Amino acid sequence: MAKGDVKLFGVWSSPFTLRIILALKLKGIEFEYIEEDLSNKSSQLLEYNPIHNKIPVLVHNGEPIVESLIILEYIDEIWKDNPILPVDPYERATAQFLAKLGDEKCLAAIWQVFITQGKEREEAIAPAIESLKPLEEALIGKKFFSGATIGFADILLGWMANMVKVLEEIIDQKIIVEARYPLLSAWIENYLDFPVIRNNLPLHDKMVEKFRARRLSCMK
Ligand SMILES: N[C@@H](CCC(=O)N[C@@H](CS)C(=O)NCC(=O)O)C(=O)O
Repeated sequence: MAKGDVKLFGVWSSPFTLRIILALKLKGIEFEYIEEDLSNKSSQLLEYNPIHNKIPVLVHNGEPIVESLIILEYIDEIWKDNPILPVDPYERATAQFLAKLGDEKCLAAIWQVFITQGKEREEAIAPAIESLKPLEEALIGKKFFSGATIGFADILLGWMANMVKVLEEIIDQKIIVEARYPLLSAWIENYLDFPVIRNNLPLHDKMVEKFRARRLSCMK
């Protein structure tokens, strides 16, 4: 599988970094991982991602690729084994749509619940729950968003499995309730139990500690 030199700049607790690690592991690609300190970004990160200054950045043979969705598509195009994106154009478009929905709508809505309290949180909870409805519908008749095994949409929505559990524990409030979203709840368990995922997730307790601090800094 040698196709040159692969480096990944990331942060261990970032859901955006995790999706790239999982894709590389699923495809069996060897890579060098460089942990960034976002409070003191490295000159390499600023050089590789001068527009957004964000992780993750994949550097392949010296060329940087940024934005996790784009990085995933790039990986799938370069390393053809264990394809991540569906071949069928409609299924591909649907997977891309769900992934974007997760990032642009669901994540923002759930984050709003996480960083608020009292009346503000009460107002935030209904839109957050409602934002998940298309995902429940997309899982009808399927174990994973991609069908029988995990693929593009599963990897990109993976934060919903490990990170939401962390956020729910910190605020002591369920957001993804099984009675309301049985398929999404089953998907979370199936996703977390998938071998490559299970073996590469950041430790739950460490995540709780990290996001507890993050919440406090957002609420100041
Ligand atoms: N849309 C980006 C989001 C990446 C992102 O938000 N990264 C955060 C860490 S989780 C970051 O680097 N933040 C640093 C900053 O905003 O200065 C992607 O999908 O890659």
